[in-house]
Amino acid sequence: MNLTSITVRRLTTEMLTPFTTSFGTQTHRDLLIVEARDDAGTVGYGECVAGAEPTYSEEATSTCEVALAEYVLPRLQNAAVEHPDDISTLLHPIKRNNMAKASVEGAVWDLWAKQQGISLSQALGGTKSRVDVGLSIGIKPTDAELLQAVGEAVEAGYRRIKIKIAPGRDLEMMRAVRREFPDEAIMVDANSAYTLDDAQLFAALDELNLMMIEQPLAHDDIVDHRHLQAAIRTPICLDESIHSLDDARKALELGSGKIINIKVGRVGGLTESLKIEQLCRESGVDAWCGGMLETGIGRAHNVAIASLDGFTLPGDTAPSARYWAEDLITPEVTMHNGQIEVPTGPGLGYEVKTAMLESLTTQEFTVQL
Ligand code: OSB
Ligand code: MG
Repeated sequence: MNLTSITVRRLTTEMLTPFTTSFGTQTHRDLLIVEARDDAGTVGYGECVAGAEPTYSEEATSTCEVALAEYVLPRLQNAAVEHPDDISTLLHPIKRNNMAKASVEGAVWDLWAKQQGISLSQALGGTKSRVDVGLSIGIKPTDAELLQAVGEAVEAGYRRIKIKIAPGRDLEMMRAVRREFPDEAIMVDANSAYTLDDAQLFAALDELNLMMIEQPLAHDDIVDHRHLQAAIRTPICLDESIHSLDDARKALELGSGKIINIKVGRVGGLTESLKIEQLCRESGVDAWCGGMLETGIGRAHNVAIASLDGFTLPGDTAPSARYWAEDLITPEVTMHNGQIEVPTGPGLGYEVKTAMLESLTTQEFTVQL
């Protein structure tokens, strides 16, 4: 691929509204953007989806920055990279640090697609020209505010609405939502806030006919989830528990859940995501593309992978205007009738606003390959 250098930028962007999950409230993203360059000066972009603190998983922006500088990028120096798949092979000896790995692997995938003159969707084997979009709604202080947010999401045309829950903001709140929206495709996401002691609560949620319950139990568990899934009708969707193809295979084999949320960062990149997509497709298991409050760069990667057949359900790929006053890409990601058009231009298919990226950058380093 004639890779010549990798640049890592750190920047902070304010979100339009705070986003609250069972593990905390986020008001901004503190993130890394990775640029992969070749000898013709073509640039591929990747985004590190880690949060500012290690509260969703063990990774955080600072740990990713260190992992990239000290362990990940040195393994790519003087390495023969012919295809983006080679990146995951080269990085295989490094355990976990998946979001750090995925950020550079994503940049190399974008660059590779640009070198071939094809879209990232096409490079990955995508078939859809549009992807279905779902919205993730954070925990609101009152039911009234939540009902209003759900109403707005329905109005905007989202094809599935996900509502964050946490102890104390769960069953009664969701009953109120179902009363007002009896027929909408609604699911909940607990972000690992419960234990098996709460099995009764989840059995009660069965009556609300939810599409799925995302990650009800511990972030590192697939055994307790198996017991819970055996006790309830609503499908469990695994998010935090799945870090690889092997994790997905084992969880499905155990019956720990019936649906997989594929997040490119969490599983270490697009190459691993493709393997999980294939497993789900071949075994008839529904999968969808999760989100991590990405800027347009990360969103563009998500839209590209969500265009594959195995992504059978709407993903958390809300358009740019949901989170950002101004996005890092042009045109911004937009939604029509609850769908996003998959771009057909080379690579991500969106232009990165380099002046904006540079002006937001607070720290950067470049490694020559
Ligand atoms: O669990 O899916 C999650 C955001 C940050 C961390 C974890 C999650 C989320 C979301 C947001 O639900 C989805 C989005 O990016 O729109
Ligand atoms: Mg989740």
